[in-house]
Amino acid sequence: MWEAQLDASLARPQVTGFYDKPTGSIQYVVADGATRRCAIIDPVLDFDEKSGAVSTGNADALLAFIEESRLELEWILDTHPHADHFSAAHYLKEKTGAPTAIGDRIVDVQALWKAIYNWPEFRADGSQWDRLFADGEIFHIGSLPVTVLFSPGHTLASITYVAGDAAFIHDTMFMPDSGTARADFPGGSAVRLWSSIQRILALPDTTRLFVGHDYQPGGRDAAWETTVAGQKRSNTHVRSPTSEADFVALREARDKTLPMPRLILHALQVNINGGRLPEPEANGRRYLKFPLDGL
Ligand SMILES: N[C@@H](CCC(=O)N[C@@H](CS)C(=O)NCC(=O)O)C(=O)O
Ligand SMILES: [Fe+2]
Repeated sequence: MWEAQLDASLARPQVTGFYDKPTGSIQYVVADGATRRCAIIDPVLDFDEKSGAVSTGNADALLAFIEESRLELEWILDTHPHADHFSAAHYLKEKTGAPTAIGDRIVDVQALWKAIYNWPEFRADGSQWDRLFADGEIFHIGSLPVTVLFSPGHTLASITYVAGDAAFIHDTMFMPDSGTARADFPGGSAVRLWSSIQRILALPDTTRLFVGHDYQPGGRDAAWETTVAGQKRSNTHVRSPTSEADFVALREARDKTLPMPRLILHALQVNINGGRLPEPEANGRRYLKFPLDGL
């Protein structure tokens, strides 16, 4: 059903990617040319775990770009609760008043991590966002319809935003030379990731795909835009004749070799709370808390 919606709306939104080298993350501004309204997708709040310093260089650069381009921010979106960086969604909402949103299965991720953090007072009800999107739901950036495609596997709550001929596929597939995202975080599943990838590959071949990370294999320049056809032809983990069984075996074998992300215990604590840092204690400082031997 949603494929039909997509065909009727093959607008070509303006997409600008902003690369954060320390985390290999790509943040996006996607704009509707007709109304000059835009959305931010997956903004990063900078964090230096060695000093504990939080800063806003990435988020401020997004806002500066929006202002210089005379765009109006309509949405602050996340594709999933990130495990490698803090989301700047809450900071950007405080600065701009624009609403935040994420996929509605975030409640499942919240329940899981609420237990890991032993955080009884945490409200695992998604109320930390202004809007929770269900699979197939349509919303607008200006006059541009955006369809939400539930795409779990990397996390329980991952969604893809399909806006005209552009799809923001986050941590499903990466660039063709980089294969796919890992599926071994709590709630992850290589089988579900395979199904999500098949849904994305069922989009029209010319669909522009924008990935969530790039780790610059072989030291090449960072890259983040490909197409459905490009992925089918050359993605090292999904090009035919790979089967679901082959993919799952490859993904699970590779995941066994990957250490947990540097910031996973820091990041989930903030990101299941919509990008809010912990409340300051009596001395005015904020503290993170995480389990030892808990993952
Ligand atoms: N070295 C990075 C790894 C981050 C990571 O695990 N990234 C996820 C996406 S959130 C992934 O899918 N990585 C695939 C890979 O490293 O092959 C870190 O410590 O932050
Ligand atoms: Fe991720």
